[in-house]
Amino acid sequence: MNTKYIRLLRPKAWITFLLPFSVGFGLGVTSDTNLLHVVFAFVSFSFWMSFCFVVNAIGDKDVDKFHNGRSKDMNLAHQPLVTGEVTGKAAFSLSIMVFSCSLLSAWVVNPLFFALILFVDILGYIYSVPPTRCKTKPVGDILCNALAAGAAFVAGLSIGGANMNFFMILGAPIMGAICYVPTVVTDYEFDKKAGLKTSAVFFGPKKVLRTLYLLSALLMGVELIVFFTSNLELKVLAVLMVVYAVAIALVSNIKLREERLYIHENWILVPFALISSAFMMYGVLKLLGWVIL
Ligand code: GPP
Ligand code: MG
Repeated sequence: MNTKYIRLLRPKAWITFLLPFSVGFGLGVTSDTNLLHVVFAFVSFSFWMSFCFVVNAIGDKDVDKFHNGRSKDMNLAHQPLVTGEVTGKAAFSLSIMVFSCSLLSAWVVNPLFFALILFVDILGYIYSVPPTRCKTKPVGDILCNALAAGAAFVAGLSIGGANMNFFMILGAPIMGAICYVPTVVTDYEFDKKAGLKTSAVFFGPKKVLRTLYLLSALLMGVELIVFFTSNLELKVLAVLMVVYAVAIALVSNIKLREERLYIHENWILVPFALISSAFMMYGVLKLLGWVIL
């Protein structure tokens, strides 16, 4: 694939949503799960992410040119709609194509998976482009990402259908918000310069990061219920989630200096990629019947 399309689709950034999706897959899969469903689910996930990032590039064409390359998977000033390597018309056609493919491949998996992919496609759209463009609405930006993370988790679970636990599902969007909030603060200067009213620009970085303590406490409450009412798999995940959330809350609040939070992108992308790979491998082992719980 030509590098301009890689810069348009930003596959490295997909890791952010691959995490909830693959954790869901790892927990939900059983030795009875149809391998074809697994393949089509991951294909659908890739088309969904492609759709989100193409419409995001279209919506952000006029602001991405201000980016200085910091704290992201790429320097957005080099995205192909800014450089003119891809036309708006070509990007629009591609968005229709990947949107349709995300739904067609989701249809093969199961009805719930299909409904969730449709939901996250809609979230990706309303997040990035007018009239809603939630990425520029205080709270709207966090809500969209939290809901998308939660829905991606349930979609992953639904592939195999095991471990559909209400409280674990409730915890997923809270965890999504906890992971997203520091990234909206690292974008603060860039978004302010671009005139975008994100949660960090509207409330200020300090206040937004303080909410991480509240969200972590909320998550702790939910995961305590999971811990005392669920099986070993969910118990372990509940503990890991709380530890990770508290670490994120502490580190980002400590690292904030005069409204600036600088976290190198690898501090997010590398752990996310490692955890996603671990859960995908765990899922494959369960599928093969090599792990029986
Ligand atoms: C980029 O948003 C993020 C996405 C396109 C994924 C959102 C998908 C959802 C389903 C909510 P951004 O424009 O805020 O960040 P960047 O500056 O990295 O493009
Ligand atoms: Mg963008």
